[in-house]
Amino acid sequence: MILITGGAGFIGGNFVHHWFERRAKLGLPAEPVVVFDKLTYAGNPATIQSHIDSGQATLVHADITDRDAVRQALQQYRPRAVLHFAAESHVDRSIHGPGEFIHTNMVGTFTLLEEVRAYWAGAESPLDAAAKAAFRFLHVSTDEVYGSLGDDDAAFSETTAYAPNSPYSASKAGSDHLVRAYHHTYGLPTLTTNCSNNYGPYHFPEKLIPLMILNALDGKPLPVYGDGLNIRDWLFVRDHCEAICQVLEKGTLGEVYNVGGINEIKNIDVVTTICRKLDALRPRADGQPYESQITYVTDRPGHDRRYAIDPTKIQRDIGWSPAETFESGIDKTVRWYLENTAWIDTVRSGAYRDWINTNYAGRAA
Ligand code: NAD
Ligand code: TDX
Repeated sequence: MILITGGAGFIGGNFVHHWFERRAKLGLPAEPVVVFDKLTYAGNPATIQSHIDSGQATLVHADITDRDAVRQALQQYRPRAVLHFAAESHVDRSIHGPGEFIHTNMVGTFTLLEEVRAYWAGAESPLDAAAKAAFRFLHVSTDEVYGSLGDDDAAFSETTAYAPNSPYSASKAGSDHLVRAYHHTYGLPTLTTNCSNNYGPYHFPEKLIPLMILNALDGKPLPVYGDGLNIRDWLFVRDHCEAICQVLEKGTLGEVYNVGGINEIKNIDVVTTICRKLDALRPRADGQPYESQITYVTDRPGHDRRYAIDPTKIQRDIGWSPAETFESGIDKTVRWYLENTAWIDTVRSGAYRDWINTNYAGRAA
């Protein structure tokens, strides 16, 4: 049994799918997962409903800042590992309302670490010596903690100094430091991954790629911030999930691993690639190219110019490399959004709010 915080979100949800598919491929038993998720606007049970229905995944609807709920889940399910994805994740939202980011990403990670520490080594730990030795706490973080690069700067490595620029990245940096301290001070068996921009299925349409796909199809403007020349390193979400599985299996305790797609692309090139893909797969009724919907808008305050990851360590020490190129990954992603209108409807209609009310009536989120 493993416990996944934020497992109803974009990466956590893809991770649940990847976990079972990977284990089946490797001939391993379908080790069950517990998803511990507050189901904020970004958490959608529809993403993992098939695994809930099959009984492989159990959803605990709770908040990582709720100490009693965390303790109860650990005691009840006794996971051999906790994978921590839960976070407020959208940079623009952190600019307009940083409070939630500090609360969930920092206080939430602290709360989780405290309860995991008690579960792992406290006086009432249910784990025997072998289970203690095998236990892992894997913290999922971001390359944004390293700040912004100029055109000629070297890519981020694990020893790059932290220089977070947004409330989001500062709150993630704080959580990374807490994880580091719990390993250094208490010996908690931690692993940390810092990953670049993910994209793929089940991505909430506030983020660049799904927003552009859905706005294009709806005939709405495609809002490009500033000059559109900011650079991100793009990683297909399933490649990230595989990296996490391998770090969980082979990572050295207390270490940090940077995870990147080796795909540095300017935002405007990401948007035009999506437009051309849609031109080919779902041409506009009036025959005009989707690029005609591109609109340059006011830049994001404090907008980081460039992110790039040096993945040497994870390639050398773990043996992981991304399987998808941006071309293959964006093709899969655009097709997924064209085909999965039912999931998109759940996001747009608020149907998953109804799902919570039906399935979790009376329980606090
Ligand atoms: P997301 O916003 O799609 O999902 C976050 C999930 O966490 C949701 O299911 C939400 O309901 C849950 N959650 C939020 N607050 C919670 C709380 N207080 N208690 C319990 N659950 C809570 O985010 P994502 O894109 O899937 O990101 C997952 C993790 O990966 C985050 O830690 C993020 O910082 C990190 N990350 C994301 C990217 C990316 O490109 N998306 C890149 C690198 C790292
Ligand atoms: O409408 C838009 N127009 C636009 O030009 C949006 C939503 C974004 N952008 C730009 C801003 C960024 O340079 O596109 C780039 C990507 O933006 P986001 O999708 O918001 O991602 P980013 O800010 O780079 O952060 C993402 O990657 C790192 C995730 O949201 C984080 O959780 C992760 O840590």
